[in-house]
Amino acid sequence: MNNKRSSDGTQSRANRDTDVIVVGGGVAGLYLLYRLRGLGLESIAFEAGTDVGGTWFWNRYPGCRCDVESLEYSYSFAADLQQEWKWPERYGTQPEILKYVNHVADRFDLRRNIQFNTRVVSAVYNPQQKLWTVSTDRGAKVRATFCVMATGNLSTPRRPDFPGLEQFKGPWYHTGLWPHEGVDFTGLRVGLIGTGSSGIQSIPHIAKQAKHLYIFQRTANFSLPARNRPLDSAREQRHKAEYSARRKAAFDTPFGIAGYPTPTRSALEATDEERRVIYEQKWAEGGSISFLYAFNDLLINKASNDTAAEFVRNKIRQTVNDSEAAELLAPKTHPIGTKRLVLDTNYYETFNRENVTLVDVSESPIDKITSEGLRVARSDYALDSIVFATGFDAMTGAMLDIDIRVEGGISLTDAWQHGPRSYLGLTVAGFPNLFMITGPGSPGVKSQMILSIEQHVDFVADCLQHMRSRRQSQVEAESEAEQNWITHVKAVADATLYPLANSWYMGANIPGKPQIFMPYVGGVDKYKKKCDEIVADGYKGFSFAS
Ligand code: N01
Repeated sequence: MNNKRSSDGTQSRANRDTDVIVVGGGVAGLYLLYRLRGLGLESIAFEAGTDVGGTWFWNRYPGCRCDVESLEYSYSFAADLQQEWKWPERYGTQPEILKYVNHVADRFDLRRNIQFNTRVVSAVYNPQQKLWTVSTDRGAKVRATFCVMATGNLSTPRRPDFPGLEQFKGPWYHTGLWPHEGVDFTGLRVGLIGTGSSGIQSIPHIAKQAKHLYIFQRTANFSLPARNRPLDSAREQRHKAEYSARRKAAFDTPFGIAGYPTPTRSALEATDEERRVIYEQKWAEGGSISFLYAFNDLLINKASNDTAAEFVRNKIRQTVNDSEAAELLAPKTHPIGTKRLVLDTNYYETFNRENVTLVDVSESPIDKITSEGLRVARSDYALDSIVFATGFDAMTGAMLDIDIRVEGGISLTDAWQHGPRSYLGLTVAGFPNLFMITGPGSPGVKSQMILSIEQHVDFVADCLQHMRSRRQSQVEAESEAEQNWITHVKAVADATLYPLANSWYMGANIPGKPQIFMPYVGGVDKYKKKCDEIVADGYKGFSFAS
């Protein structure tokens, strides 16, 4: 570790190893390293995986693909990069996105700041020394002035504690921890649990290979056709010619994606026929933003939402031949869009295959896993392998897995005992010099994630620069500002239909997790404006010390 003085000039550096410790080598960690280097700050990142990529490193299940278009889902910070990189398809596959992330790491020589194969186990702040000490599972202890959690929102895979898994004779997998060498299901009887994005994307692929695929569905989910296709080169050229204007315009939109005309009327103002025509257009176009932009109130007015939900339910009924299966697949327990809207390729069509069986576990949960398979409501399903597409301990899991605390003060586990607390999803009161990239309370997961990541990283980098220019060495969110932000995040969510769904946004997928709506759903546009105002107001809500 490097003990030489760095250039921030804020405090004696003799007792620390680096300026900033970054936890995570995914899309956020990489851009953070890039920005810190540009500021002349020393940094080290710890990454549990053997290479860069974060979510795109771990989620290698068949069919894994981004649900945001590739021309959008990419970094904007380097004009050459965004002009030169060629995306082959409308939506990037996991291997293509991972290739891109690797390219970025190489192009900007970022790997030299990353220690791979290293999991951070604790981060402890000493208020007297104003230093974070981060300990790793490899026994290292590193001290730094700042610690930034770039740990991702969907990075703690969760497998339900079904009894009996240890007896199961075959192999089992979690979509979020997929083997790098891939899995061949040819000739096998496969059981897949979970019908969120990961399940819905992987099911058509596994069904093509498996002898028989049993899908255990607890909650039917809305899925729209992705309409993926090779990227049209004329469209690509047009987009690239307008790239910087488009990136800028994206900050004036709620989801951080420009190019969709803002809807001006309620679904209830349209006639049945007008609505049908619009929904048909959106269905044919593919993509979730376009669909949710059909009318201006689909996420705030249940009656309006019902019109869109019923349109999709009818599409499912028209696609799936078995009317009983179609009815089970038609979601009725939550408004459309209040769980992450899935984009698929041939998902509903897959249920017309002879080798696919849908098993409803909404009324009778999975009892147990046996040596030969799985038991539901006294029926045994003989399986050769099991796939858990059961999601993540979202938004808080990765941070709470690390013992984060202040010496003589509180731990993050205590601070978040009743649900996560944050100021802007960036900082937590009581934890000086600790930042999160797209933490709970940020619009990150409800936006084009890379845009939010860049905006959050820029906020943090600019804040460190601000401190350096004032020779300040400590920053912390004020409790009152944090409380006001939490109240605002809740009020904004409560004015929408989002809290009506038992989603991972609410922590509802983890037994015992406090049920608090975690993302900020006021929109990237409002959030960015708020951040800009806070900075213009001298970092209102943050207190600084020398
Ligand atoms: O996880 P999920 P995911 N018994 O939590 C079921 C992003 N992502 O990995 O709804 C039976 O959505 C659970 O049922 P229920 C995206 O943001 C993006 O699919 O809780 N079933 C649900 O069906 C996404 O939203 C992309 O009743 C059980 C499923 O498991 C997020 O990651 C691709 C169960 C979990 O669904 C998470 O998606 C993939 C039990 N005990 C992921 N426990 C793209 O960009 C859980 N389930 C396209």
